[in-house]
Amino acid sequence: GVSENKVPDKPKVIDYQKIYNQIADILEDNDYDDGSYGPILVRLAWHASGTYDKNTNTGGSDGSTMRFSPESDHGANAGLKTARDKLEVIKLANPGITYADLWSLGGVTAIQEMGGPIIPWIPGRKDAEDGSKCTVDGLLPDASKTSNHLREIFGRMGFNDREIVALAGAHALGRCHPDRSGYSGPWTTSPTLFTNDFYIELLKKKWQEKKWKGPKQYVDKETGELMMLPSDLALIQDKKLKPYVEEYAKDEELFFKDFSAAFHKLQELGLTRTGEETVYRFKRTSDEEVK
Ligand code: CCH
Repeated sequence: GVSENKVPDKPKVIDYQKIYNQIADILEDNDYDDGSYGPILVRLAWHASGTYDKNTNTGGSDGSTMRFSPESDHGANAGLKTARDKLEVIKLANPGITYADLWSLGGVTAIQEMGGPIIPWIPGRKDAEDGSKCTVDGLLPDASKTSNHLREIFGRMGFNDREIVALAGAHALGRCHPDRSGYSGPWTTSPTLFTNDFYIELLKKKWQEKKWKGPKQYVDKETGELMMLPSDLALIQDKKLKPYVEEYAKDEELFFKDFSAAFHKLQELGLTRTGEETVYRFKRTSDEEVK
């Protein structure tokens, strides 16, 4: 029996589809009020990567610097501890995956499992040792501002007008929490389903300023149940952005295609790739039995 000791250790291949399935499995755990962890996992993946600055090649999802203060305490990241803590069980079960890859995969899993498009995904992000590479505050968009600000922030990441509008469609998901952002309410009537409803509601409803002590936001005139941020309404106030809102409201397939490409690009910002990497396209758990 000595001979098998000479067999060199097999390189550890991580089964990312297995981790995807494990994340899918905890999305609807009933220890969270919103019915699904999906939306907050998408927000975590977005805030981890949306700090990218193409001019200095800093920020982005590599490093998972949001684990450390001060980035964990940035106002824009309020509430995301809930998502990071939930993913801790997956990390414990799969110590080989980095936090940076896990947060990114969490977003991709959530989008696909909530009915969204397949998002091609590449692993390889590393975890920073400490908080020395934390990004500065103020790199993520400010919801009280309008299109010039969106162009400035998303332009810094390397996104154009069409991509700004495509990414904004993620607001079909989830809601604003007064104790996190100060804003309140969901954008759509199906906040745990990935659809093009954000654009449909934005165009269809009459939006009026909410009468309250909180920050300026809009509610729909008819029911008062749906909301828009000033930065959301900016997408139809700006003459160059509005045509994309109209396209995506009419054509969900086009939205899915453009969103998938833009979200993939977001997750890749700041990473050095050779082009030889395996690109994963995960199977949705609901597709498993389908042949
Ligand atoms: Fe967003 N977003 N987002 N957002 N966001 C909020 C919630 C979500 C802005 C502001 C806010 C993107 C772009 C923007 C999600 C995904 C994306 C909230 C409420 C604010 C404020 C947070 C709270 O109170 O919990 C602004 C400004 C922009 C400018 O463009 C992009 C891009 C994405 C992803 C592609 C998701 C999902 C949520 C719901 C989170 C939840 O917990 O329900």
